[in-house]
Amino acid sequence: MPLERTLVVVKPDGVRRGLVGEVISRFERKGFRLKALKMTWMTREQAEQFYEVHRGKPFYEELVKFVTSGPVVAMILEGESAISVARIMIGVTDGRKAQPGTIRGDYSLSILENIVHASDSEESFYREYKVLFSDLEVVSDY
Ligand code: 3AN
Repeated sequence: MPLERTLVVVKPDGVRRGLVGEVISRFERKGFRLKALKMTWMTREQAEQFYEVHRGKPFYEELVKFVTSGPVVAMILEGESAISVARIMIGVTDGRKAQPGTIRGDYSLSILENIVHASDSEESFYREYKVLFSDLEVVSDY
């Protein structure tokens, strides 16, 4: 089983609604190990880098505006198959369609304001974590 890392971000709606602890707790209880954690307010430039694959889509402007509307809490998590397991735990993009028991399924009624982000591939993880963390902020093995 591959030990992987993934990036999870509690988006501004999740922070505003007081769901930071709930999100972290779910991943900790699942067995993931926190490797980095920070609260930050993304700049427009960071948001554009973070969501560069969506540039040009109809919801792009709204998305950049939303993710810079307040602080986010970002974390790097490590565990077996972290990328695919975290994606299962957050649920599908649209909170109205996400299964109960997933984070979006339990807490979101929106496709835009869906509480949490998790990297969808190794390539996305490497691109995304570099937008929010420097390598010095990632702790060594423990
Ligand atoms: P996911 O976060 O499930 O990987 P993506 O990568 O397709 O979803 O979309 C990134 C983010 O863009 C979503 N988390 C959501 O906030 C927003 N988004 C995606 N599709 C739409 C849409 N049709 N309308 C508004 N916002 C959207």
